[in-house]
Amino acid sequence: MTTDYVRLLADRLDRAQTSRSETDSIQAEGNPRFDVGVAYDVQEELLARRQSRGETQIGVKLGFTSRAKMAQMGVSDVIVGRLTDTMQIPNGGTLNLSHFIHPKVEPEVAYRICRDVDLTDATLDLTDHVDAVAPAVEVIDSRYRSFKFTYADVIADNTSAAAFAVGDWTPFRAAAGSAVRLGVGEHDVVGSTSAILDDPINALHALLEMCRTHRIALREGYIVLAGAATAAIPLEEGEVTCSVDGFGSVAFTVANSRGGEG
Ligand code: OOG
Ligand code: MG
Repeated sequence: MTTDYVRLLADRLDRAQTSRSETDSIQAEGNPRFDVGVAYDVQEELLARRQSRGETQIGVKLGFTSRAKMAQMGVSDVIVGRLTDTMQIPNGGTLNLSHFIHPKVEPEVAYRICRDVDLTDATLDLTDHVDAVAPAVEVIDSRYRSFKFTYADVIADNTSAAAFAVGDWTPFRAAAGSAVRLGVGEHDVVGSTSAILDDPINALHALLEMCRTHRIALREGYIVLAGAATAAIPLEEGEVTCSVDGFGSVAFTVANSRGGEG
């Protein structure tokens, strides 16, 4: 529901994102009206603002599907957010650091939804609506000061979603137990797709539940980011490469030119 309160919070987070300036945790201010339900309403209102600026929703993302992420951010349940076309970095493309506040990057697995999902169908198996899988990278950029937020805060902030890149799609198949390597400039981190709810396919089951509860539509063609396989690492200038064993890789260049392209 879009109340004045929801609009006020959406204004604040939208302004933080478009002006690249941090804002304080909403929950820390102690407003008793702010809960998970209101947070998803704020997220929806943020999406509506992006759409009114010409953006198109092209997917959804899960967060906190790995213990490493839950431990890093101090939360204990999954979250879902929205992805738009302007957030997508082409594979091999360039991203400009100056568009973000304090971006971090995460290695992920992406799935592709091949037909609209009827959330009211209680017998539905979401894996019957998925036709492809790919390696992916997500750039997160919390609009909260120093990435400090509560569970409801991060939901309202569209789950810190900022940008993402997806590698080549291959036919949908099991993706558990694959080694994952993310390189950012001189740094790299290794992990396994099994860190994502033991098997990233479980992210699809979790997604269906979340979408039913919060009435978030899943449409043909949507990209689903299953969540990070490792803790996030700071994004810096240079090359970002993520490979998922048996599924290929995805890469982009991070530039830092104020007012430049990217
Ligand atoms: C929230 C987003 C978490 C993931 O893959 O777990 C997320 C955050 O950590 O800022 O995208
Ligand atoms: Mg993520």
